Amino acid sequence: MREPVIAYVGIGANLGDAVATVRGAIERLGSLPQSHVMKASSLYRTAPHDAQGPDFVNAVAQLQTGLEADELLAHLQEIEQEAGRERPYRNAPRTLDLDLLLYAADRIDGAKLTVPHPRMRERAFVLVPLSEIAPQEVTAAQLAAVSGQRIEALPPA
Ligand code: PH2
Ligand code: MG
Ligand code: MG
Repeated sequence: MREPVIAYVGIGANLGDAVATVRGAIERLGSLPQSHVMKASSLYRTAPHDAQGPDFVNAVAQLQTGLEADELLAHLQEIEQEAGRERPYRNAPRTLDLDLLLYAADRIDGAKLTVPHPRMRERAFVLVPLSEIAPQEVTAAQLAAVSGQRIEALPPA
């Protein structure tokens, strides 16, 4: 086991009760082995970006984890499956999507996993919640570049 590291997970849903699914996913992340949710962003309602279907609910969680990145990825996929995730086509509406955004300062270029997430800097639905809990990870210029994308914080539970 490596020393625990800080990882960031992007959470998205736009099928079913997306608010409940995203809240439940944050709880589930905290129950992963060797892992704790240190911070969770607000939930945000966001316009589909390069995707079809209803608005999304998005959030970002900061984990401290002793899991290796590939082990964490496998757990994220298991949680997606538990939520009934189906993949009929690329960027199809989904009950739950969990993306590993950052894992320590590691750069990973594998067949199954690329970290930092290659498209995260183009996406307000990632950068806005990430900057809420980890402002040091996002620059003002990056936020300005996605300011045309519709995103609205939801009131706390
Ligand atoms: N996820 C995508 C593609 N487009 N748009 C929003 N608003 N939120 C998402 O989580 C999202 C998306 C691919 O995973
Ligand atoms: Mg995704
Ligand atoms: Mg995904």
